[in-house]
Amino acid sequence: MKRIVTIQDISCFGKCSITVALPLVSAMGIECSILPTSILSTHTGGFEGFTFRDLSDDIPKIAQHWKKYNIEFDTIYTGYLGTPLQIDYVIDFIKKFRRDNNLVFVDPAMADKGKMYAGFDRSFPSHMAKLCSIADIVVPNITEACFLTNTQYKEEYDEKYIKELLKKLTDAGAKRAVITSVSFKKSTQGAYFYDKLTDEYYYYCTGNINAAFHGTGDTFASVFAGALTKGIDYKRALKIAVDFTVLCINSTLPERDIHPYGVKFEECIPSLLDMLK
Ligand code: PXL
Repeated sequence: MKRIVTIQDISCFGKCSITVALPLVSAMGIECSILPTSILSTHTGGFEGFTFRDLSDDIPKIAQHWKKYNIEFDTIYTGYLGTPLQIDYVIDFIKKFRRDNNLVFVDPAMADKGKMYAGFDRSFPSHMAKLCSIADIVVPNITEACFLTNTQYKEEYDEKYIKELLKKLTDAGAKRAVITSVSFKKSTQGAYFYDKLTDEYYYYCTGNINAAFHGTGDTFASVFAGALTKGIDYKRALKIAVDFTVLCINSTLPERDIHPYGVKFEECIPSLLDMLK
């Protein structure tokens, strides 16, 4: 059985980070260890006055304990990290647990729609960029890719703009990069992939959905990381992750007013298992 460790926060209410990654990775038949970096009462978007307990000091202690038992991971999957110190600890964790053949998968969850998430200042992306530079694959959205590479954020863009962002992300050190929520025309949206090792680009898109829910980046990242961990090739893994995320959004649309805090991915898990066959 393959094993992923996911390193990100627990948002107790609102579906994102560990409450999305753990059930999806487990459903895909992969063991999922968790390293919670902080505990929040809710995610930081759309809720006022959320609590934040910083668990930074536990990160090196947990790593040291696991190391004593020679615990290994096929994939190290990082998501939302709340402070620069957490990023430094996660970089140390990767140095300890990296092997020749495991995958370091970094989702630099920190911004969307041209803005940083609540609680982050403009210096935060430079810290996240350090983590991205040692990744085998990074999966930012367009806003995050711009902040990571000091590029002007654009609402309207062409293929050249996206390819340049992908190039900058990999020039900075990541071996592969995917930019999510890329839409060149109103009717379609998808993810753009670049592999520096083969100099190959690949865009997979499907019908556009005019709705935004929290945690869809985490749904995409969890399924993409899971599919890659199962040995599925990059193109097919990307298609499965995009298709599943779109299915989750479509399934939640009829209840968008009572469900803006997350998608109903739970009800879509049987379809995910079909996609993996
Ligand atoms: O979905 C990314 C995410 C993860 N964790 C927390 C967040 C967000 C996005 O807003 O606030 C705490």
